[in-house]
Amino acid sequence: MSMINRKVMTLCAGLLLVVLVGCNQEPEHSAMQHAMPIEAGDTCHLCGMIIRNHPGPKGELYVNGSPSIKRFCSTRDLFSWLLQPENQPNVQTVFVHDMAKSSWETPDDNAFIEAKDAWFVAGSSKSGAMGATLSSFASEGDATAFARDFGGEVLRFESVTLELLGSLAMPGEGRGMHGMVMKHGAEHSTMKDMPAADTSHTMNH
Ligand code: ZN
Ligand code: CU1
Repeated sequence: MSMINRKVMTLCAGLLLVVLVGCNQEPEHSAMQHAMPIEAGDTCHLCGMIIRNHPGPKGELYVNGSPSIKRFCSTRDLFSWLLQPENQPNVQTVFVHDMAKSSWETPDDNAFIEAKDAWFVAGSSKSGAMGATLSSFASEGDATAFARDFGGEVLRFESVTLELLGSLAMPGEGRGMHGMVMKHGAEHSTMKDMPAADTSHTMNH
């Protein structure tokens, strides 16, 4: 082997090493942070509901130091979790469904987009897994068109706050019961099973 060939090979090996080390030092950014499909048994990281049992846009995110994605039943629960002061600094990539490319009942996991670039509609008449929710869109035009049809306010990612989430109504569901799996019927039958509540009601008459 000639002297020059040997030098070239050493140089190549050196470069390869630099590239490999470079990759290793940044394992969690962009390259590995893809949206993942929501499987049949996946539960919401915040409330524990089975995500696929419910309509409306869902969310997913990665946090610093964890390779596993966290999934949420709704954009509402996604923001409720990521806006907590202890979580916010660790949040990396966030995904939501582009509802212009998805049916409301069963959002398409091929239509996940980066939430930080998305447009949101808050306060529309459309309900998600936890009641009132934020509809998410890749384009401002689609968000505006949705707000025209179903009401609500068009917002960027940065404008979504805990105050805004708190102001969203939860039709048919009591606040403070967050975290319980509730259907409208189930809530009523639970009430019927509580004699104390029935008695006090009767005594008021
Ligand atoms: Zn949830
Ligand atoms: Cu929930």
